[in-house]
Amino acid sequence: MNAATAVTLSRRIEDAEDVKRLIIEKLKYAVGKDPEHSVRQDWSAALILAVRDQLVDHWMASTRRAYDQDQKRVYYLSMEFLIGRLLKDTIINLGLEAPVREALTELGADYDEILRSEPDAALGNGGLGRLAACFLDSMSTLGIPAHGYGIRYENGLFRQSIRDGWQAEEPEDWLVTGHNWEFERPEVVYNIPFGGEVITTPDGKPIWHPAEVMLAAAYDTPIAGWRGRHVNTLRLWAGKPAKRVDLDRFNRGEYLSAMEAAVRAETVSRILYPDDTTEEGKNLRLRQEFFFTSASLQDLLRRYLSSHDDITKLPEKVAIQLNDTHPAIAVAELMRLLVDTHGLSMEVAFQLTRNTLSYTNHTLMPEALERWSLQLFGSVLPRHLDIIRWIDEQHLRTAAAAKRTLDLERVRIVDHTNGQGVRMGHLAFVGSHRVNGVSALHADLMKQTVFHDLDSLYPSRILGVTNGVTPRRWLHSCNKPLSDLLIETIGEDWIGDLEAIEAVAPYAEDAAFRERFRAAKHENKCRLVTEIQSRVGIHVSPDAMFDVQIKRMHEYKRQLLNIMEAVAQYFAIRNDPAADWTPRVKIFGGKAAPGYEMAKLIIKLINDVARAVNSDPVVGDRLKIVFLPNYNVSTAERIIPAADLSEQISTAGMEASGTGNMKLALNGALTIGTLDGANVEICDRVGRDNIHIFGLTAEDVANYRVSGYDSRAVIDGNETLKTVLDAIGSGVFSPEDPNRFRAIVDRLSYDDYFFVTADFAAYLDEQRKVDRAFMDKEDWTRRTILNTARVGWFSADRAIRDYAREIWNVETPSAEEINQGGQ
Ligand code: Z16
Repeated sequence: MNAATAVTLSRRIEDAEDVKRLIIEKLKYAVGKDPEHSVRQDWSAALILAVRDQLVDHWMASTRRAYDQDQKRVYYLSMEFLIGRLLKDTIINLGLEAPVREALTELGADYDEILRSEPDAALGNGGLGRLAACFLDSMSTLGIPAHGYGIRYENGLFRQSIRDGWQAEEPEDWLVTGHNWEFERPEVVYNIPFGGEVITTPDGKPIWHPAEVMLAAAYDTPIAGWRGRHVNTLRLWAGKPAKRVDLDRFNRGEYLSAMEAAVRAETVSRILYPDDTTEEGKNLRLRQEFFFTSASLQDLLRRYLSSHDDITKLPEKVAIQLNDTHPAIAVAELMRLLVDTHGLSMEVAFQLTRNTLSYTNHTLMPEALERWSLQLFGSVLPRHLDIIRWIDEQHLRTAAAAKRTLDLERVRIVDHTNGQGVRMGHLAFVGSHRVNGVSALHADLMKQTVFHDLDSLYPSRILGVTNGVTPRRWLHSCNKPLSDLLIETIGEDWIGDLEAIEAVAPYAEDAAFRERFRAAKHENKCRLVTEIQSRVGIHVSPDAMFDVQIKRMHEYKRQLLNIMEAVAQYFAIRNDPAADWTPRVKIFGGKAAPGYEMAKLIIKLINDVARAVNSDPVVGDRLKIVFLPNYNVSTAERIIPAADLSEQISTAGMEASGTGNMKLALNGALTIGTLDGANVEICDRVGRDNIHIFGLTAEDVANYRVSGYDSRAVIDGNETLKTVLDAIGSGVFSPEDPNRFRAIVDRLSYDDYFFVTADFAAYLDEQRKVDRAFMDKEDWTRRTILNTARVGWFSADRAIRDYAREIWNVETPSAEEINQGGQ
């Protein structure tokens, strides 16, 4: 220890007085404002900086412990981290809520308003990005030394507004107010080469002469888990030019072109691609993927070599997880670094690469499986194309030697048939020692479909690790009424060990507890009622059933089925207003990819139906339809605690897992859903009586895909369905433009790829059962309590333990071990 580290500095918070002192200090000396003249933004910045200080000692202790004990490290490479806001969760994790609240009140600032003013970091599209964020929380909670690596997008996922019922997109500029959590690391920069050509030297050594080189610059955000003892790092890369201006050009007076390279470099981290499940194959996207993967691998190799000298032991100390194929270029880039920079043979480098990498697949949809044209790939990454061809040759030899008869063309990484391209899923599979699906069903389907041949070549490489969600954000922090009740009833063990929540199950039989469980839900619903009123001007009753579908807009998720059921119900109510209707509020939230016309049209349909239904005096409170704009992590935190019914109605076999399904069940909503993704496992755990399952199974769907499915016949055989489609198609909800929804009706009539018509009748039947079930308040509450009690297994902590044991081969330290390193 040198003199500097021996100096003790303490900014620890013990009470509200400490918080006040620290906030004022930050206001003055970091923000540069006098408390008298501080606005909300300033208070927010000061509070974040004060809280961030609380993490630093634990953060450094965590790093020191990893070095001292030479622990194996996990690197989670993800193009997306959908972290949302950090302030509230960090304060709660550190146990500082009471003193912070008190201090701010005394300072005359509004705590809740400050929390709401923090920008929602939307560096992701949906489930995949949010999973990465939950996993960071869990890796810190479990004390696993880990880094998240991603891109510091200047513009995250677009902001959605609804204009005249249509989605409009506006840029998201979360960084303009400054990201006070992060530490810029100006000293951590890496060269990122692109383009050019590979020249072979006389002695046969390939040398890559890139056409351009840019820089990746590191920005670190500390990530604390529950109780804040272990703190990991989220390191995001920003693109920087190797030189700001081209001086030669500048001196020749070519001012704009002198900046060209600089602009190109900064463009790489400018924007998040907003497509959740279709891949565009664009040059910039490939550059983004290589940019952050290369920077991350260079960084982790440097870290490894700073305390180890034998690079062949890399897999003993490093585990790299590829979150989807987006960082799959890691297979070739790690090879390149090991061979070209560190002098290993291709054979040894490949062994090390495979033993270090593992890959998570998140979808089976063919349009989402990345594939690059050879032309584009070769022009951006010529050296990598050579390496991939080499890997493919080895792989082909294995395949040819296998006893099974295989279509060799189909297992190749480089597709030589008509399409011609690099199959990134194949590359990730061949270059990894483990490949996982995100639910049991999804892992099964991987073996049966897209990875069937690869699975037979490399048996037992595929496994399922069912997704999970962090109970800190998705129950304890977002649902205070329920969290308080749970803590009072069964203690707080569940926050750090969600399976302990099972202890609340017996209380399902306790009428007094049920009353309090309902009261918590009611409180959350009242809060959402206020928000709905103020944001979209619709009055809804908190006594109605809150029926919620919140997720990206996609045909396979079938928001269309949901709104069609609403139309059917609307007509039924109009026909017989006096019948005993169960009042419902249908709440939708979700963004459509800007280029996805059908998804955008479905948003318009929802809003057009909502307009008709909500303004119909005959309907009243029996049915209301709400589309909440700009669905994101923060709105999810307010909708989920208020939900009674969770819509998980994807075409069976198409939703890899789902994670909203877990969050909603945990917060005491019942699920209406298909046997898809993790719904299957949720059903197993909550029990068949406590969930509403309907519709085709994945097997049924697969059979129909082979035998053919005639939606026309189904429509003709179902009066209600026919009425609904006729109404939508003839302009009942769009009198100003009667043909507006023709495309939707045509699609369902002639090419119902997502089996909306096939599941329509079963869905309506099940919804009516839900109606009846909701009317029996006591039994409904009993079942919701059992949902909360029985979904503890879907904790991200459990998922991370599974990864640690079955994929990464890292230890999860005990609580005592985590504490020893801290202070
Ligand atoms: C995404 O969010 C998912 C898959 C994908 O290919 C791309 C994106 Cl951006 C989702 C799955 O659709 C969902 O089922 C799953 O729960 C989630 O990834 C996390 O695994």
